Amino acid sequence: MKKLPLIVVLAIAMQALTYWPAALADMSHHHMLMDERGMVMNANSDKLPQDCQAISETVDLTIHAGQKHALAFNGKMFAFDQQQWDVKPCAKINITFINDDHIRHQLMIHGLPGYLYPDGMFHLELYGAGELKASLIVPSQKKTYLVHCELPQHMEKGMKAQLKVAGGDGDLPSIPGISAPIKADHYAIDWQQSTLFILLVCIIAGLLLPFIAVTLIKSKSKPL
Ligand SMILES: [Cu+2]
Repeated sequence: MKKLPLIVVLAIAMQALTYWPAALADMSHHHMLMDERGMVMNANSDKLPQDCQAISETVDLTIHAGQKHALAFNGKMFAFDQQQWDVKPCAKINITFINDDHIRHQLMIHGLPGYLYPDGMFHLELYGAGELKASLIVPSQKKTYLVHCELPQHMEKGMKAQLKVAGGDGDLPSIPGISAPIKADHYAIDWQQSTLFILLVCIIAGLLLPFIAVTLIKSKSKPL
């Protein structure tokens, strides 16, 4: 029985020895940084895109994400505090991403060159309220990049924006306050006889109710 604590200690030590190096390797993975608050994938603060001779400008962007930013848009539930940014070709962008909600949000930029950004993607994610900082360098091409949160329904509910380089190559669809959706939600009225009847009853009731109310009040206020 005296050997039991020793066995437990040995088992814990072996677990630690096998787990820690793997965990450390994960955290220092070339393209990814991860901790309990969130993660940064494919940040790039120093490698120039092939078509850039030098960094043209350094832009500091603070981007908020949260439900309160969707209040400006009818029918939306999530949004960034801004829906569009414009930078020069070969700009370095230092992003401060702030999540104002207590749920997960992401800031993903798509369509970047794959030789610098695996899968063409720059990705910040916060598991709850908090802040993350990371940089990227954009190529020289005049282009509009999709910026969004990829959590289910977050983009459809408004968390969609665009990053334009040199004015961009057009607007993406469904950017709140900027562009119309390709396929707008359509809430058609199903006009049937019963619908018309209910509408008619409501109109008549709406017209009669004030008269009934006035008559009742008058009859009650008559002196005895
Ligand atoms: Cu989100």
